Amino acid sequence: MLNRRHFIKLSAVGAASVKVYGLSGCTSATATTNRLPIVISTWDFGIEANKEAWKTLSKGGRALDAVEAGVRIPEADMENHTVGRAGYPDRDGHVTLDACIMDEKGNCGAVAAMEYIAHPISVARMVMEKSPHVLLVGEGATQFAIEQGLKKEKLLTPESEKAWKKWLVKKQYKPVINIENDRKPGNKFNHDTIGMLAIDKHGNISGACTTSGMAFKMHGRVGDSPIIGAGLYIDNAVGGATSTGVGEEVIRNVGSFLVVELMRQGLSPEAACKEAVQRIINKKPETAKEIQVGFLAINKKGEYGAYAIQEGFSYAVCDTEKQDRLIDGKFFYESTEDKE
Ligand code: SD4
Repeated sequence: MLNRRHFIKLSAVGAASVKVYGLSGCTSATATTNRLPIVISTWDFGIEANKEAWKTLSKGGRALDAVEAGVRIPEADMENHTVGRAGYPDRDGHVTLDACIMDEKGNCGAVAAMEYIAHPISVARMVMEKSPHVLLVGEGATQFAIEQGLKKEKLLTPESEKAWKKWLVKKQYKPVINIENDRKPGNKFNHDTIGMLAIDKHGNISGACTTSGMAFKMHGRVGDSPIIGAGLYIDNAVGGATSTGVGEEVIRNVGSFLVVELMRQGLSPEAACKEAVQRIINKKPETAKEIQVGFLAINKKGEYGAYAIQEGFSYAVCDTEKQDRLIDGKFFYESTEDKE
């Protein structure tokens, strides 16, 4: 499975076409919506998460409440081994979770490498609203969550434990490209992240990002997802961005902040995401061929777009027109795995 992508090649035009599912009249990844609210999120599990966020947004609620409620759906999903309570453990068998949240006023909160608490996004929000800090990690994050009244529970599910024990046989420590997007039945070896961006009817933007990180990572490893500016960034005057994929490369390039700054300079969300991905490729061209990183962004006008290193990154869009749209993001490297 680790070699399931046999070849990658740079697409001649830099990107393949974008497929849009389920909506006539919406054929561009940089689509504009004149009707707020809107919520977008990474990967196909974003569809269900968006629907939950929509319950808040469609009633005129705040984007911050919507993104927290939305990403709690994959966090609670016992079939989801990449986010929240059923996440795969690290190589020592600990389930450690990362999350961050940011609102329209520039307030933000995060937790990293937190054990025993099923909804890290809600703890991140508590850090933002009920502590003077931005980021709590490890035991301190767990202690804070318990003090706030959250339940301490064992998160390692029997299925996750089985997968971990299987991994221990070879102990191969290598991120797998796009395994996130593998929809083959029975394949649960995922390591993706939900990043969600919403604009409410008042035009205010908020975002949330939550993950169990890379499956079987080193104990204590933290990726981009809980790092404000890397896994998520919001500037209410400009827009928001979030990321998925190998967090180390996103942190090195302060990816989500970069995307927002590029939109501030006038780039469309898609063009800003593309430039941020290009930076990662330029800095480490050989590494980039072997990994996936995807960015998703929205600007103040409600235009959205995405770009990834590799083919296979999808994102979900929900607005007044349609609540369950899944869009294939553009990319630099084309997969030939199903084309041989
Ligand atoms: C991390 N960015 O921990 C996350 C994992 C992820 O697709 O998004 N995988 O590095």
